[in-house]
Amino acid sequence: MASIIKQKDWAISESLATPEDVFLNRRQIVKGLGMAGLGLAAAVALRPGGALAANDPTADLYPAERDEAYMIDRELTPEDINLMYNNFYEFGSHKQIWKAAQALKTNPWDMEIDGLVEKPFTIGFEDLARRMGLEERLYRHRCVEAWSMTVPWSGFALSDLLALAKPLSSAKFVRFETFLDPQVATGQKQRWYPWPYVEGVTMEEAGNDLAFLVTGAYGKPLAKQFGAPIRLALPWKYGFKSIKSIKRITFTDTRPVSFWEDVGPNEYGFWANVNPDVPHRRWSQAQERVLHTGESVPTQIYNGYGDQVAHLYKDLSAEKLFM
Ligand SMILES: Nc1nc2c(c(=O)[nH]1)N[C@H]1C(S)=C(S)[C@@H](COP(=O)(O)O)O[C@H]1N2
Ligand SMILES: [Mo]
Repeated sequence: MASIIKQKDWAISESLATPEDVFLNRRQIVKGLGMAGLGLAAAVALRPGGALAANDPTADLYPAERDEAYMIDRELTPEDINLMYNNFYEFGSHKQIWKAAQALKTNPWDMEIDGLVEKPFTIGFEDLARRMGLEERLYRHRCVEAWSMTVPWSGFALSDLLALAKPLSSAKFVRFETFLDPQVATGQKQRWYPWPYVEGVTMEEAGNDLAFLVTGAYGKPLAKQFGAPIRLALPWKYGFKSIKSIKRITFTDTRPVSFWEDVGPNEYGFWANVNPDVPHRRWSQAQERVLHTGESVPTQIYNGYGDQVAHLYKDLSAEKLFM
């Protein structure tokens, strides 16, 4: 996606990186640690999972019970592969941001709930997670760059957050905003991007059962590179809609402009529903590369979730629903 800004070869090859590249990169990291003669404690802290579980104030909430209503017919992406292949432009416009992301301080983490609600409020993440109660769901994730993964996320339904926030009937959209701290997230020093990262959905989409606020993955609190302490998962939409490290949730009557929509309005839109028959302006969306096998498989309409979400769009055929 960086290639909208500068169409460089490295950006393209990055998006086509194979699992072998990922493994090679890990071996180099491990070897590098050994040669530097670091002690065990330092090595643990520098592992992609970090030392997170032990220090996390919500660690006791995991593993959350799996909700059997959300299963998938694919193998899960192995955790160690997933931890080292991420999109999180705040920490760099490439996939190997896991180490840089460890700089993010996620405790304490206050969130603003504001806009068209009965009464705006601030809530600490830990308080929110304890109040909501967590469950595990197995979800597919299809990046607009034509790779895909399958993840055991933990979290709670976005509809539960709506119940807590008490939006007014005048609210038509939910707008999500990521933190802004260029000192910690050096990608945010790149002024040509419209920081902070913003995403949005309609109220109807937000109320759909599949819309999920994610607080954990692989039976643990969310690793920083996954968007700790809380991110979205909208599995029927391209991955960029699943905004990470959310600080603010605003109810509004104005359609939010997504980060990528702002960067490249001819290539990325507000709706971004997965559709194999609508190509991206620069590549086909017919197939996807499964992250951990490298295998190419056909992409499905709404990423396989059409039964649950197609009805949301039946009166919206004039909209660009698939970009
Ligand atoms: N704040 C923020 N959220 C983000 C992104 C980002 O760069 N910044 N990248 C998006 C994209 S393009 C994808 S594919 C997913 C990647 O999630 P993962 O790293 O957990 O696989 O996060 C999405 N959420
Ligand atoms: Mo993505």
